[in-house]
This record gives sequence, C-alpha cells and structure tokens, in this order.
Amino acid sequence: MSQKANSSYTAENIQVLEGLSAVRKRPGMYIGTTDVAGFHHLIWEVVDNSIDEAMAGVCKNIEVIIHKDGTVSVEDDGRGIPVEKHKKTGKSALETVLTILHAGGKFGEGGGYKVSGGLHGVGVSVVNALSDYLRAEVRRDGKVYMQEYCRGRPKNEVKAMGKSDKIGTTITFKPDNQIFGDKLQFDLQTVLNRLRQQAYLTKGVTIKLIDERTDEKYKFYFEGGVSSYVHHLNRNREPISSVIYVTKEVPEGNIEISLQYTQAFQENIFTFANNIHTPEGGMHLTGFRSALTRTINNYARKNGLLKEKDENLSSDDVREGLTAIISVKISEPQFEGQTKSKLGNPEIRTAVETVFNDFFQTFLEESPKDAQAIVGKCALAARARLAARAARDSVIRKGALEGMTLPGKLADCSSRDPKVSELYIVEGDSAGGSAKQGRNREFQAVLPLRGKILNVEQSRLDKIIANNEIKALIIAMGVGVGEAFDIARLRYERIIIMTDADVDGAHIRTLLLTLFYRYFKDLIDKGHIFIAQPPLYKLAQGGKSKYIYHEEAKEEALKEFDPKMKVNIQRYKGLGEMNPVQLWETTMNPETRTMLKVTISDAEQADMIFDTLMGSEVAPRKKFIQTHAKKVKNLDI
Ligand code: 0RA
Repeated sequence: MSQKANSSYTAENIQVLEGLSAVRKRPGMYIGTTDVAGFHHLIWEVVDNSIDEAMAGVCKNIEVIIHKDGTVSVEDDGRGIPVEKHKKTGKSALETVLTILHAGGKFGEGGGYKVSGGLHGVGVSVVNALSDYLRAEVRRDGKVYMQEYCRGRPKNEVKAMGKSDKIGTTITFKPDNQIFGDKLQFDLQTVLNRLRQQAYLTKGVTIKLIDERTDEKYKFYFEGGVSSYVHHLNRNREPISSVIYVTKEVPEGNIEISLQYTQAFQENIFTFANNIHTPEGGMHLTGFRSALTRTINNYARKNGLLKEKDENLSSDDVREGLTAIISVKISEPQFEGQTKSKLGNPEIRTAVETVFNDFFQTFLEESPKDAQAIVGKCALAARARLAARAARDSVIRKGALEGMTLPGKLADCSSRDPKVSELYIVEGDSAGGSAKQGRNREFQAVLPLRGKILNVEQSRLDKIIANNEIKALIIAMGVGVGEAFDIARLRYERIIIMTDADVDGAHIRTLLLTLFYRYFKDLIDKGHIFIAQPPLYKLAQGGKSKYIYHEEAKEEALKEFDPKMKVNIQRYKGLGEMNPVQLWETTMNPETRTMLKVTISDAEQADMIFDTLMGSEVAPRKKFIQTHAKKVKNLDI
C-alpha cells in the first residue's frame, strides 16, 4: 500500500458532495447518537483527521486539550488543510473542508489519502455543524491562516494572521448545547483510552492530552506499535511466550500483527481496520486464525509433539491464553455486519493468512523455546477440551442442562412468550422473596442466587457448568453454553441483574457480567442484559414521599420539601429492606423503573476491568477495588 501523499494534491481534489443542514437535523445519522457517546465522537472525528496525517507519514505530534469551559482543541503538525481557492465551490479549500460533508479530501479519486480512519468518515465538517463555535488555524507555506464558524457557518473569510515556520492544523471547537444539552462533559478516562489506542495503532506518533479542568497531562508514544499494545494488555497476566511481532506491506495493504501466549484460559484478540476497532471480526481475523492453527499443527507434527494417533489441535485449542492484535490498513475497507464493525474485504483474508503463515512458521523454527511453550499450552488446552466435553456430555446426559428441568428456586413467569418475558437475577433469598411477591408474575420471573457465584475468569468450561448457581442460570435462560449455545432458545427478552448497592452487590454483579462477557457475549451484543437501578433513599414528609436513585440528586430533591418540617431520610442498604410493593414501584415496574442496558462500548476497557477484578494477580485487583470502589457500583461494561 502506498500511504504517501500525492504531491499534486491541491484544492481541486476535494470533492463537493453535500451540505450541512442535514447534519443538524439528524445528527444521529452522522455521529451515531447525541448522548455521551456522540458527544465524545466529536473529538474522535477531529483526532482521526490528524491520525490520517500521521498514517500518511506527514505528522508526528498530536496534542488534545480539554479546556475548562468544555471547549476542545486538537493540534497537529501535519500538512495543514489547504487554503487556496477551491474550483467547484469558489471558496477556500479550508472553508470547503469545514463546511461541506465528505469534503475532507479523502474521497476524491486520484489524490488525497490512500488510507483513512474515521468511523463514519464524515470529516470535521460534521463537528463544525454541531459546534456553536469552531476555530480552524492552519500553518502552511510560512504563514498562519484562521477562520471561525458558528454552527457550521463561517463568521469571516479566511484571514492571514502572520508568519510561522511551523506547519499543521489546530481545530478548536465547543459542542452545541442545542444539540447535546448542557449536562454532558468530556470524560477523561474515555478520551485517554481512545488516544492511547490510537497511539498504539499508529507507530511513531506522539499524542498528548492536557485536561485543563484538573491540570492533568498525559503523553502516549509507543515505539513498538501493536506489540506495545499486547504488552499492555497482558500486564496483569503471566506470559508463557515472548511478544511476537510482524509487519508487512503487501499489495492489498499494510498488515501488522502482534501476539503473546499467557497462562490465562481465555483468548483476547482485538482486530482493527484503518485504526477502527472491528469487534465483529471479519476477513483479517479469519485469515489470522487459519494461519495460526495450521502453523502450530505443522510444527507440532514435524517435531513429534503431536503423534500420528493424535487429533489435530483445534482452532479453540491454539487460542487458549492468546492475546493478539491484528491491524490492517487498506485503501477501501468494507465494513459489514450488524454494527458495521466487521471487515468484509475478501482479499485481506488471503493476504493476512499468507503473511502470518510465512512469518510464524519461520518464527517457530527459529525460536524453539517459545515454540515448545506455545505447543505445550495448546496441547494442554486440547486435553482439557476433551475432558470438558466428556464432563459436559455427562451433565447433559443427566438432563441437567436441558430446558425440561427448570431449577426449583426459579419462580417462573406464566407467559411462555420470550418476547414479553423478563428474568430478574436477585442476590440472596430475602431479596428474592420480596421480588417474588412484588413482581408481575405474568411476565416477570425471579431467580435468587445464593452467595457468591464462581469466578469464571479462572476456570474452564467444565468447572463452570458444574457450579450450581451458574447451572441454574443457564437452564433458566434456556440458551445452553459453549458449542451448544443457541440464542434462538433464549426464554426471556430481558435478563436483569438486581443486586444490593453495596460492595458485595457490586462483586456479584461483576462476577455475573464476567460470565456474560466471556460465555454469553451474544446476549450483551444483542441488548438482552440489564442492570436494575434500585433507589438509594426514600425521602418522606407528611403524605409526600420521593425515591432518590443517585447520590447527587438528594440535595436537589430535599428542596422540594417544606424546609420548616423534618424530612425523614431512609437509606436503603439492601434490596431486602424494601417491602414487595416498594420494590415493584421503584425497581421492577416497567412504567416507572430505570435500568442500565449493558453494552460493550469498549471491549478493551471491559477486558481491562474484568482482567483487573477477576484475574489471578492479586496486587492490581486490590488497587482497582480500592480506588474505584464507588465507580464499580455503576459498572457499565
Ligand atoms: C485536506 C487535504 C489535505 C490535508 C487535510 C485536508 C487535513 C485535514 C486535517 C484536519 C485536522 N488536521 C488536518 N490535517 C490535514 C492534504 C494537504 C496537502 O496535500 O498539502
């Protein structure tokens, strides 16, 4: 692939496709949502443009500043947006790029970038349309140019501001309250995660973040690219091989792969196309997997580690404990699938397969120590798989996992229509009792769990399905597990985790989320998993009462009561303290309740949280629980 800039790139290459009023009318079409995700998307869109410059090899530094008033600026030392007059629009190229959709210069033929990121690829013009103020500063040809906009409309012509020997672009913008409301704020952790990820994926770029609200400063630079990423992901795991790395430029594009085996049981593979995360996988993943299975089997046979009578190692066996990043950069990525996050380009499958096959075969031959450790781990996984299958078969033979024998403690609903049915997973017998009495038994089922469920991060499937609490849950859900998982058999549209608002409740919730994340990810992806939101307080005075669900809302709500009289503040420590009617009113009645839908908005972050909370190394886990004890309460993976 050629990522080099076309030197004849001028204002004419920028195509004019459509206007911006559509963006303000239907922002969701361009940035997904106007909630907190869409709000942050504005930053991603601007940073993606700077990253594009870095991928083109013409930008080394990017600096993001979150100012005190919620304004954000993104500065880069790329080529600077061109300022000459644009033939088709009659305006400067800068104004064209900032005011016309898709005019980023990346969509024209025979010029511009060969590779481009950006989730929707709509460009900075969308950010401009959705900002009540935006300022673009360009340093180019020894000069500084500037233009300001309000809701996408230029306030002035492009102004020449003076001289500069620097080059690059600075975009400063303030999201429009009319679109996003006045409640949203940029979340430091979210921005950091994104910038860190982009820095891993763009070898050699330095990304700085300054949060002026708190005076915190961060800097990311990863010499190793995706191999630094793998190293980071495995920081709490015990490695059994070195970090392996290959990058190659082929006619289909640029391929970069890094991997390392650890003592863990799960696989953690993250794939990207043009720096865009592809959680649904696709052709790059398929190519990698088949090359991995083939090379390991070939090596094991050739070196007598697999005997003639032995079965081949399966694709699952060679992925146990594997952490890997696969990043491809190609000129025309096709994003497919439910959430447009699956790479569809068929040519990339063979390209990745060939590149990784050749590399990994040589690697194994030249690194016998790593090779032995890897094959040993895979062979162990194969033996465990056979044992697990035997255990599962015996469990299934006994009928334990079949829908026929619903667990005794499940209080099922009377409806047999999964579309309207809900399952409440409740902590402990006393809360379970309240929930059973308070529910609408027509469509709400209740499954009380006793005590702590098994930590699935540290166990294999055979042990997991032998655990009584988990077995009851799986049978109640009806979907089976592992190879037998079938979402079509799901017995409830919504599965709702209802635990106490204390540390134990948070722990049980996390264990359940880990179980869902690792073994029933489809249920999360398809939006079936929820977290109930019981109230923290009840305020009462005379005949008037009000439930409070967030700590912050308490003071505000107290103002609604008569200040001369005493307000009775009841704090709920556990669900068991509410009577069945209260539990129904506050937490279970679909008309009045609020629930959090569990999403995997950021698989890497989810992995990190689970890993830190559930992994085998004790020290980091302790630290996490201590420093985030409050946050865990509202854990949204
Ligand atoms: C259009 C064409 C060129 C660069 C850019 C846009 C550009 C946009 C942004 C947004 C943030 N930083 C940016 N840096 C560059 C190519 C310019 C050339 O070939 O000289």
